[in-house]
Amino acid sequence: GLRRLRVLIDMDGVLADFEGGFLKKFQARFPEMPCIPLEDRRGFWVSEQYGQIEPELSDKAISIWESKDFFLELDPIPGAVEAVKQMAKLEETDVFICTSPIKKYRYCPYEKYAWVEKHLGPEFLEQIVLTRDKTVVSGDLLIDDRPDVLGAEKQPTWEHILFTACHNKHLELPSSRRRLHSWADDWKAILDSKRPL
Ligand code: BVP
Ligand code: MG
Repeated sequence: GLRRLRVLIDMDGVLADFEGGFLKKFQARFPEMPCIPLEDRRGFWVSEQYGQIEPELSDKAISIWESKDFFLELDPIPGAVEAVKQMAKLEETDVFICTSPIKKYRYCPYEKYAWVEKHLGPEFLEQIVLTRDKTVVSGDLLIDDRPDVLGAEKQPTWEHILFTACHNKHLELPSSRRRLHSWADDWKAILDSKRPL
């Protein structure tokens, strides 16, 4: 084909286990406080659900991912590293990691680069797009665990594939929207469905 397929892949919740890393560090730092098991997570914002239990829990939750080494020490989501490496080797395919840093910028942007270098290799540093607005980034597909990826561009070029996560697995999607249930799911078929014939 004349056009290469461009796939944008989210990081937190898709490549890096933000929810698991958060819960582990929250329990270690605040052992006396209530927490939310991953099976009970609902809604994209961890801080909102914690704030519903007790208002002070919202700030405590935020303090976890604002801490040094939080993003760096996240474990990879099962199968993610292998899948992304395979995807990037496919013919006619460009893979970009499209991720939104938190606004407290002391550690997060640096640690996202360091995570990619550590788990995917230095060559993947070329593929990182840090943005708080993914709608202004063009691509054929965006694989992302956030149900509502919105921004300045009302008609993004990509099709959003919802990556299943603890907080979104109970959501019923309109029949027009597709999911990738895990990295064991058939991501190649989703890519092929967007390729020029
Ligand atoms: O940087 C992460 C953590 C942050 O949002 C970003 C999600 O990025 P994407 O995966 O969409 O690229 N984040 C922040 C809060 C609360 C802030 Br107050 C939260 O509850 N959950 C969360 O993921
Ligand atoms: Mg995400």
